[in-house]
Amino acid sequence: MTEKNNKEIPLHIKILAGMVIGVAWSIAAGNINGGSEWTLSYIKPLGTIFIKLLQMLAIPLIITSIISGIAGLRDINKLGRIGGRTLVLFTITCFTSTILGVILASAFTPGNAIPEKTKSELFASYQDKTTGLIDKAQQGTGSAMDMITEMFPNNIFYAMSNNGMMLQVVIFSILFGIALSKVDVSKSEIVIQFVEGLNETFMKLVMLIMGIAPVGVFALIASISFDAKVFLSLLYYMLTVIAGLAVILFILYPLIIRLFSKISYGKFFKTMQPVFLMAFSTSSSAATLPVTMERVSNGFSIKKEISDFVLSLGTTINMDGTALYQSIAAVFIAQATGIDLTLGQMVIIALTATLSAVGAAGIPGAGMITLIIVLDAIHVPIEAIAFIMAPDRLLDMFRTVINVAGDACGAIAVSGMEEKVDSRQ
Ligand code: DAS
Repeated sequence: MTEKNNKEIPLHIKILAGMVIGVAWSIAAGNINGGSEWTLSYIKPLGTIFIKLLQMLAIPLIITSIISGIAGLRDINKLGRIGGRTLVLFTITCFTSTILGVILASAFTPGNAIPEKTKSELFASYQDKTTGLIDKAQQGTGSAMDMITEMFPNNIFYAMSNNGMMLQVVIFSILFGIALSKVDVSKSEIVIQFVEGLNETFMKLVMLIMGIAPVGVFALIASISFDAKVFLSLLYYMLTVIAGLAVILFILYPLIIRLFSKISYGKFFKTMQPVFLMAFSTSSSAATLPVTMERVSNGFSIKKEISDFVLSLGTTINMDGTALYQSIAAVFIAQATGIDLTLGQMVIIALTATLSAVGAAGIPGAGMITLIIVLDAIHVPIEAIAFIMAPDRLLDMFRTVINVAGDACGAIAVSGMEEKVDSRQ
């Protein structure tokens, strides 16, 4: 069995193959009389089914991930000063990452390079299925306050069963997780374990559904017109994400490390090298956590109770690389479908990407699944996610490195703050 798995072609290679075959099909169908119509009738539905399965998963995955992540702390009060500092620092770096992502994607406009023909196909072919959503996107010209008010649900069951309301579900999940963490352990333990079990199950379901991603990506790509400009646009998108990740790794984190510790950035990088290699090769913060813990506590002489706490919490809720990626991907997809985003929608992207990065699990591809939350919140077509699925695994390798670097940077900063407190006592 293990032998077979070793010979298994990696999923991201299969997805890339699905995209290449999809492009070849799209070009061939475009040159055969009736080929495009046949493709839209018989091939495209396969892609729609794939996207619907991902959408089906997004809400239960995000609910159980956020609730088990927060309630799993088993009483937020006990976090005390260290916990409070950690949460504040993670929120600041995460939100900064999403703002940076929105600015870069708006400045570089990678999606604008897409030819009008492809843009209108992406827009039109989704408009019939998501009538009203697109209008809502255009109408989304309300003030930022209107959109922030819209974030709060008045009926959680209505929010769970309607498009465009995933943000309300995220807000509910955070509040529920905090409340659950305050319930007496004798009563809450069974609930927390149940939610954790559900979350594990939904993550397994993600893996199962991602197994048909190559077919789904093929079907969706085959149904739109492709030419060199589309590839150029995807390349711009990838470079925008990598540029943003580099800014976080080489500017934001050194600033924080310098502010709260005497550790040089050279030492940080040298000590973290094995962690970065593990994160890059596994695309999983969770799988990398043991190495991160060993390197941070031994490499930077940080008290184990601080590094273990901050790193465990960080692996669950702190994903700056994912947050940046989601904000860039959301702006790119809006550009690729010809939707001009309003300032209010940019604010919603930054807020939602911060919150959905909290809900992303430390496993490969988690960021792309929770990207659905961001797209839904600004009412742009979720099907366009197929557009960015092929390069996703490569970008996942890079953003996971930033995710673990952010956790380590957090542990160093909190330890530095604690030392200052200790030295004053
Ligand atoms: N691969 C995820 C992680 O482990 C990040 C992501 O999917 O965005 O951090």
